[in-house]
Amino acid sequence: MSEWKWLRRSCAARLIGGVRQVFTLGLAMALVAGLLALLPLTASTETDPREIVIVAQDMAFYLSGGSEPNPRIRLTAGEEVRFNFSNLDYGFKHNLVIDGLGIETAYLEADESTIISVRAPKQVGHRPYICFPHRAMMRGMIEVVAKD
Ligand SMILES: [Cu+2]
Repeated sequence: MSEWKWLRRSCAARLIGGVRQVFTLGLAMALVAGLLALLPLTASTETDPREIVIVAQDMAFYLSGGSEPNPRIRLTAGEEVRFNFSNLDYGFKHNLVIDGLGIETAYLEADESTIISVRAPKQVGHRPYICFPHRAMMRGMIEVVAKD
């Protein structure tokens, strides 16, 4: 290859490389700008209902990260909450029933989950929660406490 051809080819390669770099940088900047634009949305989650993550495992209910089976779950009267219920028990179907709150989920297979948004009753007191087919073992208490 002549020196001239080589020079031209090398320049072209450099030019393409440069364009590619600018393009990548632009893409990265657009991505960052997009994420920054989303920030106010994630910041507004303060006003979203409190999420209570409940998992069914080893034939009991657990709060996410908790070790106490069938724990007492405290709600504030009138509070809006979002139950995120999932089944991690392989080979068993579970559901979540909270009579006093009008909640009855479908039977979940292992690795399935469901989200139920509900407003806690204004009246303080206790409402049992169960898994219907395993209610002898899987039962706990929702405690609605007064707002202070
Ligand atoms: Cu069950």
